Amino acid sequence: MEFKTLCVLGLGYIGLPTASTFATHGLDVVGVDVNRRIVDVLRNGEIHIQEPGLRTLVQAAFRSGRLRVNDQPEPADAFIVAVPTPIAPSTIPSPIPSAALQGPSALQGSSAGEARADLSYVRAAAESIVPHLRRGNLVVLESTSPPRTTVDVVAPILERSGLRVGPDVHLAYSPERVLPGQILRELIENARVIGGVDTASAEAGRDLYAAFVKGDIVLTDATTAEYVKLMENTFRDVNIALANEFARLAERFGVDVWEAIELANRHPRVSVLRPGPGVGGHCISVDPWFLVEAAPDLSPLIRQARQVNDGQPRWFVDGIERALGDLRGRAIAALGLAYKQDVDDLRESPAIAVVHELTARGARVRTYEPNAPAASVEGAQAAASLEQALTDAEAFVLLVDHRPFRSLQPADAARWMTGRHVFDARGILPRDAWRQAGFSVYVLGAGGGHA
Ligand code: SAJ
Repeated sequence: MEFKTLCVLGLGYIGLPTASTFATHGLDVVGVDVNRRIVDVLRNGEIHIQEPGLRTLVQAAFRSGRLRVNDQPEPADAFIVAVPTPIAPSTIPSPIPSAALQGPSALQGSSAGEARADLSYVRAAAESIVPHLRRGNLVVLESTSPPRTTVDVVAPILERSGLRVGPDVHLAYSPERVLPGQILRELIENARVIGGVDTASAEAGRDLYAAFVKGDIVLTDATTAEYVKLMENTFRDVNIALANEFARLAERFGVDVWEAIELANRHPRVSVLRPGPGVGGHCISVDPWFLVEAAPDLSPLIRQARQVNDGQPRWFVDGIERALGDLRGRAIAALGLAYKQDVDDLRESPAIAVVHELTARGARVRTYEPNAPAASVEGAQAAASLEQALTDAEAFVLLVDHRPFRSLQPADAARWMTGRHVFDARGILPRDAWRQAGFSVYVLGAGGGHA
């Protein structure tokens, strides 16, 4: 099949790069977002999210004359739905104030295992397509969704048009797999799984994405494609939970987990991931719940892994408290708020959960996020620079392995700070250099005692 026009619903981290890439590869694309502010920002030549290379790509797409943005869908040959599927907030009892956490978040530190996927955006997007559907159209769902969403939820909505899914309209599920920070490259190079409700739908999906995908395009059925996506992120979550549990055990045994992992990973069939302050982002910390929700009786390991990762901020702060004593009134700088290195995304960030945990125990916390300097956390003060964050601090906690933090010099920190305590949740600081500069250094998973 040949596709000339495309309508992409949802202009977030996935939809915007996807719409722009199709436009720069010759399709006439309308990008749709129900958020009028996002449409206005894009029409003014700006972008509302940070991702390396995205601004240039979006500008090139607009310049080509093939990308437009609107707040409602239009008729097209194909429709891609790339809207969020968050966790339903009402089902998540959380001890953490949610004010500073964006989106339906706050699973951090929660012992809840009953989170549910909120499919309202997917439903609304599918409903908004219905009046525009024509015979021969293709609809692709990209949003991460619980198994069977495409066939049980999306297909019946599309059939309200009077057209039949299968004979009249093609419907497929294709998971996005791009890594924030490398979205533009991975969008093109990664292998893409396309699951159709029937063979013709999968083949239509292949014909669409072949416009730019250089990786293999592999066809399957829609439910398998949904399940594959959930397996991928769950695999990662469970393995990070294992690394985090290894960190806890290592401290108990007086072992440096970072050295131990390096040695274990010399085994040809072992590849332990990195421990840290927890798992964030809108994918890995959320998606495993979709499986737990769908089959709680069959997923105790997945649930347990989620709980280990969600408990990690509290465990890390326990270590800080053991080293510093009572945290009330203590001046602590928190370096990094994003959910991982070199991004500006704060969603589900374990760094924010650590800050909440520190302020809840009475610490006076000053935060600094170089990729989103205006970001603030309720109960803490936001600093505009590294120097401002560290000035007069007694201790700092390194929460995200952002590039600028790697080059932080102990001599500078010593000049700005009043105290000499470092807590490294990412295992990246050169401990010897910091110790030589007179700092006590606590590294997550290594404790304070190892040089
Ligand atoms: N993390 C660790 N230790 C590690 C690796 C990661 O603590 O060894 C933490 C990070 O700091 C972060 C979280 O896990 O808080 C997730 O980061 P990530 O880089 O592993 O993944 P995401 O969430 O940015 O992107 C993932 C990717 N999925 C997989 O790698 C299986 C990406 O390919 C998906 O497209 C994306 O989720 C998504 O949208 O689903």
